[in-house]
Amino acid sequence: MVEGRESRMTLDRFLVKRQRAHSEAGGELTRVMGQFGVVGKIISSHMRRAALEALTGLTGSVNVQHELVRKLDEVGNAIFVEAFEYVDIVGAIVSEEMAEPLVIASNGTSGKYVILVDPIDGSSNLDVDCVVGSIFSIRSLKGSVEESILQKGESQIAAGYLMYGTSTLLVYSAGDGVHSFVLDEGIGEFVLNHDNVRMPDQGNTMASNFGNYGIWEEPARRFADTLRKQGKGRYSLRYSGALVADLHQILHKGGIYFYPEDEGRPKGKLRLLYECAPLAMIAEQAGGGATTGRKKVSDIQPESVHQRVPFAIGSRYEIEKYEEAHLGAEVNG
Ligand code: AFP
Repeated sequence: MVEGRESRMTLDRFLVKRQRAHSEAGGELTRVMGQFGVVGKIISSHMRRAALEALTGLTGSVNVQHELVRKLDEVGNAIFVEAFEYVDIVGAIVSEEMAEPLVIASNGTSGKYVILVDPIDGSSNLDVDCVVGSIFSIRSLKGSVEESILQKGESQIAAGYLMYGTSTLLVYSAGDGVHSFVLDEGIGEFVLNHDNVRMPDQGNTMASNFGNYGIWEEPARRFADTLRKQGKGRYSLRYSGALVADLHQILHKGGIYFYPEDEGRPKGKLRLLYECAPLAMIAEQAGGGATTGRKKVSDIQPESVHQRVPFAIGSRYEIEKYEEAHLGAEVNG
């Protein structure tokens, strides 16, 4: 170590240090997590240049979610596929932008993992240069690819997100706490900025699309009313259009994000496997929680790759209140 200079804990160094702490670890997870760092750097550089290189706007095609595909959705998806298709321990890739899982034939059965990604979360923010993110989940490849994909969230090996905002962040958990890294563009490395992040037990922010209030299921309306009334100004509304950005705020300040079922979407909007379950792991590892209102998200047995669920995530106090509202109990402040 250079005399007198604080040694930087880069992502690679942090991963190797964690690996050495587990004698049984063979280094595979270190390699896969390292690739998410590579993806973060590449997507971040595209984001910084998107408005300059006409990378904003639509492609003209529609994805499996029946959503209009933006150029950066496609670029983001291609960057994830490119980063993992040559990694021999990854057997398949699931993405919000791909109707079917991409089975990496060359890795066939030697693959140890399946990765699931939302390449660009909050893509409707792209055209106005606001914060977006990427969400990822790593699961073990056990049995068929489909069986490996449709595992409960509690069996995730690791999960996390990248956030492309004022700085680029990578936040992940491998079941041993939540760790946050910031991209130092000067050296081109992710450097540890928060270790073992803890979410406050109660917060002061609420994140939800209140524009849908009138069509929300009744328990969600009741929850929001009670929190606002009894909070007496305690809660500020912070809704960015990108779940990753809203959760990142809640991770540090506490509070709740919720996207309930509504008249038009009886199953909610958000996707279980590559949006809700990965972020649920982060919240739980940081001392918070994630629920549909009636069930812990990490306990849900998935039925299909692009399945949607009603979703609430955040601090212990607000999640308890959200579940109380769904169990028909009076929500007491
Ligand atoms: P996109 O990635 O399709 O923009 O959706 C973003 C998202 O899944 C989540 O990140 C946002 O919180 C939520 O949907 C925004 O949905 P509304 O536009 O309906 O509020």
